Amino acid sequence: MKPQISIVVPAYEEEERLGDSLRKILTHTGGGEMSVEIIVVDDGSRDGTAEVARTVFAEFPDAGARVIRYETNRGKGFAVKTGLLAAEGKIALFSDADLSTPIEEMHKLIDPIMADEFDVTFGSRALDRSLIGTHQPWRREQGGKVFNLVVRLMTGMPFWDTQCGFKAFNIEKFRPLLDVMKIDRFGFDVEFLYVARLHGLRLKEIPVRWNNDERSKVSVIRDSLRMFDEVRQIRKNAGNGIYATDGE
Ligand SMILES: Nc1nc2c(ncn2[C@@H]2O[C@H](COP(=O)(O)OP(=O)(O)O)[C@@H](O)[C@H]2O)c(=O)[nH]1
Ligand SMILES: [Mg+2]
Repeated sequence: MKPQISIVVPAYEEEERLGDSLRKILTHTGGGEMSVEIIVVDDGSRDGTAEVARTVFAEFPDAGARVIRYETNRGKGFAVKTGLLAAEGKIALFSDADLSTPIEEMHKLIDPIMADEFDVTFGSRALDRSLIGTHQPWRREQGGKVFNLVVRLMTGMPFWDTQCGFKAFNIEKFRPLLDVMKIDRFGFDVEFLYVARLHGLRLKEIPVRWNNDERSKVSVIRDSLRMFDEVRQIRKNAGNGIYATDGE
């Protein structure tokens, strides 16, 4: 029987954080009334990420959990897309491996899709800042605000936080759009939302709890510059009609 919900966890060099996070996810979703599968996508890690995931999954043999691994690091966007393409649920959620947004928050995103009120729901740290427990370092938080401003200006999207690693999708509606997505690294969130909006999907930014884990995999200079370039690329692609799908 197919699961109702797929949870995708993109993971790059996460041997340290992943085990605890997967146990939390499995414990939260196990035995509930919804059937859930968990897909870890190991994005070419050179550490024991995949082994850690397999070890935890062996502790929960009935959970419908699996690991997809490829050898070369391709970026978080590529990892998430790989997971969504493999997902068998009607609704898919992706979550960062550090569970900065606690998994208990998943219902805030899943329920509106289940009720067919929205097609894409995404966590936000900007709508209710009182939900943030541990903040990011000041520079990173300010950088995030600048990035959001650039996203708003360059794409015209009316959202306040496109980058939270906690997003959910009506798979039937969103899957066809994956064919036209081009961005493989951290700018992919912007492209996901931009293309979904362009195709008339119903999007909802939803305030969620969030706690920074300082063991970040993001390199502030290199990854930020790349993200600005990716937003520029998205705008260019949009201008060139790259985001039309078959039949349009
Ligand atoms: N940095 C990085 N993270 C990746 C990559 N592929 C997947 N990820 C995952 O992306 C998520 C966010 O990373 P994290 O370091 O927590 O970012 P931060 O909390 O925004 O500083 C984690 O689940 C990573 O394991 C990649 O190529 N680079
Ligand atoms: Mg993190």
